[in-house]
Amino acid sequence: MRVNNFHMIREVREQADVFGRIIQNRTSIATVADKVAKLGRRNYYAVGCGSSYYAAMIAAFYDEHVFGLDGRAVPSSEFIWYPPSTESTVLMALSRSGKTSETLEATRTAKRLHIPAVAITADPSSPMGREADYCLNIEIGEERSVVMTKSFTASTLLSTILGLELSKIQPSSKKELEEELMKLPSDAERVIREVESQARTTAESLGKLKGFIYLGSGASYGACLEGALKLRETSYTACEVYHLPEFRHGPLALLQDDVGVVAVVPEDKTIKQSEMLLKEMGALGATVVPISSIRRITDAYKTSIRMPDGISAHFMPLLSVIPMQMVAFYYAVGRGLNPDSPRNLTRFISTDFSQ
Ligand code: F1P
Repeated sequence: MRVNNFHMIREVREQADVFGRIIQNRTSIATVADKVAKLGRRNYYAVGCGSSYYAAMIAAFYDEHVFGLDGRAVPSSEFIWYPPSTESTVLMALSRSGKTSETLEATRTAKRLHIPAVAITADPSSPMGREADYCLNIEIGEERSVVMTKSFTASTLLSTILGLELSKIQPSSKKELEEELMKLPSDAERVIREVESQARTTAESLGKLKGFIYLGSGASYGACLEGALKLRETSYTACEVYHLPEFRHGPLALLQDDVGVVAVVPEDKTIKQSEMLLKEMGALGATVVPISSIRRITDAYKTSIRMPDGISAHFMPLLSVIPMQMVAFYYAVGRGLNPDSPRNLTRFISTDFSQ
């Protein structure tokens, strides 16, 4: 089958348009934020399963570390089994389908505990969309690939905008972040245009490797979890994910010359340590693939993905998911697999989670 006939790659390329639609629809996000803010609650719990949980993790990172909110993310099942104190919580439930059993049950749990719930989904008419107090549409249109691509970045972006709307940081910092977010559709367009051939070459050169390690910190950690999940889902390849320096504390023993290391290195305070660690890993024989806008870092390795200059520094981790989706796609296609419908996977998991 020709590359362009796969839904996955076409949907990956649609992400700039989806970002544009979400941003155009910002007033509905602001309206929900306004209503939620009036409830006067302080803790924001973001939940989801699989990719939707990783989207929740990235959004919660921005809530806590950039927007000054009390935000955290847990898998939907953990929210059901270990719910938070009810006094001051709002639930943000992320699910492309709005039908995943645990996320639906988390929304029901919130209702029982009088915790207001915001559903973030591609299907507002789904059981979760109807169960929640508020519902926001991620505006992806249809996503035909089983694995989540544009729905992942869309859920992350929408939840992040919601966090910024709720944020009480200095108006000048808020304005700056708003401007960065508004620029994301054009940033994503540049990323899509500039990284695809690099991602393809990377996937081809990684073809002989047996296992992969993905490394990132902060929001990039959530991005790496998603990047690694894409590779596992589409290529059935073993991948592990670590916070950058954590890799030294034991997993370093895994390194040998048939292991690939994909690392997301944004332009922030983690650069020096990331650079040192990648050098150590290269010296131990691993094939290191940095994803970064910093030329010094990408130029130091035979295989790398250079992100465009001038893209949002705060939201580079979200944009870094795009080349990781592309690497997973080309890696799978290169192995003769069909990334649109991986074995054992369904669009959502429906089990009885009510007890
Ligand atoms: C969540 C999810 C996906 C995964 C698979 C099964 O779906 O775990 O992340 O790739 O398709 O479902 P959803 O709750 O976002 O619909």
